[in-house]
Amino acid sequence: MVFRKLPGVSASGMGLRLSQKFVFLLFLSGLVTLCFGALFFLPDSVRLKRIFLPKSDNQAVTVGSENDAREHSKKMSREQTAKGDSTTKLKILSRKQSVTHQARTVERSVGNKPPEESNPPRTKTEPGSKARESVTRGDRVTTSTQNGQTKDNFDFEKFKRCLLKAPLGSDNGKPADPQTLQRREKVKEMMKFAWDNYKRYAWGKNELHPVTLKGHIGNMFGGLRGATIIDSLDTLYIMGLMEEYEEAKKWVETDLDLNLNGEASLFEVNIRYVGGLLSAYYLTGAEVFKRKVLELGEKLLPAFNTPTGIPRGVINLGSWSWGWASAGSSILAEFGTLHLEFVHLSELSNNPIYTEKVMNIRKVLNKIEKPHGLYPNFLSPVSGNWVQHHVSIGGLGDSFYEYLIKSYLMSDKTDEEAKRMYYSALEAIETNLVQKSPGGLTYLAEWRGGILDHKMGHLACFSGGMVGIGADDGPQEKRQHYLDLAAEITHTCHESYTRSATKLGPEAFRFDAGAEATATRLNERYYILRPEVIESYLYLWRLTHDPKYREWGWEAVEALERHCRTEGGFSGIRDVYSSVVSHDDMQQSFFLSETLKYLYLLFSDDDLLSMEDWVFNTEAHALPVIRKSCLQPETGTQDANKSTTE
Ligand code: DMJ
Repeated sequence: MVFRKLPGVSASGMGLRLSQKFVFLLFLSGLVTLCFGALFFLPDSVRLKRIFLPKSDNQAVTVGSENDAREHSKKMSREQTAKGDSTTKLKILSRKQSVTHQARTVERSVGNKPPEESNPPRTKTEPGSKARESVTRGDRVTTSTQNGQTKDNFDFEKFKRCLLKAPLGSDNGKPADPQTLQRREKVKEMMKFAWDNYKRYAWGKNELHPVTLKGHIGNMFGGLRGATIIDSLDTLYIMGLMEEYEEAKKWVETDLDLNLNGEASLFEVNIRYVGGLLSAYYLTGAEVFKRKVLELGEKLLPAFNTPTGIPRGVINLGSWSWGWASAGSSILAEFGTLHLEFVHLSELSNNPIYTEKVMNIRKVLNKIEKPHGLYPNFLSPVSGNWVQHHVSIGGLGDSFYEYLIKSYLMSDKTDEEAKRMYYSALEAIETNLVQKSPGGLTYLAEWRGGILDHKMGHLACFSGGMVGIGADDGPQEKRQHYLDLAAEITHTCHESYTRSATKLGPEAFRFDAGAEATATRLNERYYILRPEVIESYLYLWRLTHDPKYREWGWEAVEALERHCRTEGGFSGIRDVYSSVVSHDDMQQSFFLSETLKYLYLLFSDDDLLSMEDWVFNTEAHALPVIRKSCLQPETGTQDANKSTTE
């Protein structure tokens, strides 16, 4: 009976012949091979390779463990986990794994460096104006980008003629007042110290561990290296640290590898690498920066392949076909902080695609309904809907607003849409978020579905400067009001510094339960060399020339020297309220690109990177105002010919 034979589970028990067994096994093994092979063709193949390949073969991967990205993704993770977003949960797991693995990989590679990475360069260049002159002669060349298309014919000489002032001013911004000059020299010395230590202990890595004296790679840049080098280029150049600038440029020429396959934060790569290279190109005319930035720009385009065109936060630098299905929410401050750089990528490449991508982001944002006129921080790149209603002018939202007003200014005040979006957002912010504390301090609260969180992040302190630079183009009757608001916010942020033992400000400060501009939670007491408060001092100084801003900047210099300077560079500190400092052992690259640059400019004359000609991207990289009418050959009449660098 058939039933009597059934209990057997072996093939022989089922009564198969040898040839049948062979065919069956062949079929089975074919199936297994097929499934295994197919895994490598799935869109998310990098993650799978992480599982199957030995660890040493992996690139530095994933975003979200550092600085703002850490802040951003941690919050997003927490919030989306609460919402039960399974995609995000998977991402959190993979981040954790890769961070640990990353640390191990870094340690290994430090001990095992290829010679060009481990040895700082020994270039010798004449310091000062001569060297600077030699690098400002940008040739008109046709750049061949990675996919072989030749694109640009950007006329650098014409661009320089369209500037109203020489980029470095009439005398490199040298202030007449001896005390200010001395202070400026001090900041320059700090930059040199930070750079020399990076060069000595971390050359080619992304950042420096100034206490343990080694390099840090991190997981934000998809395997890209040299973040500190790229972030420092324009700062070194404007400070006249020409030998150091030449070392940095040489590294870009010979060692900046863009052929990578790792997952990177689109936002971080854009503000640091794209912004840094663009700025270096516009200041110096050196073709290598343009070539590199156009090559990198192309690699960022696949991020926009989503149903809405809102880019994902994470991009694989080596893949052109990454599926959008794996995307979680996109963050306002990330997809909203591309405009300045992408418009310049179009300028340089003569390819409108970059501008089209960022204009589409605007289109989506304009179409969608905004609660009380506010822009929530999370948006689905698939549906184009807000994911939740958390609004913040600090982390997660910040630079989106900054880029609206700066897009207007950078367009030579022609981008009316950006202007309209900025001023209506500002109005909503004033109505819903601007608060006055019992002690009379003006601050920007956060908004959670209509409920205010009376907390202001250090990151939100950039808004003093932002409201300031936008004051003059607002409605006539509001101009003075905006300038006052900018000054009040900056005053509050200064208070957050003066109320600490170290005279440095905490990561977040509160205005509840009796607190006034002080951190109330242990995990908000750190300072990681951030620039935002000093950034606002600079803008308010340039707008008002009130000497208090230079004094406040100097207080910050003294505090940085006293508490953050270590033998091997500058380090963040764990608790601004304790005068016995504990260093976090990290010299952030934005300390060199932003904090020290803003301080240097604060103690310089206003014609060094004049605000008439330049806007700073959110990493303080200088991008020029685009004067279309002047740049176009047929209408080029604005031949000021004022550049001293010619
Ligand atoms: C920088 O990387 C940028 O300014 C970014 O927009 C937010 N903050 C960090 C420095 O604090």
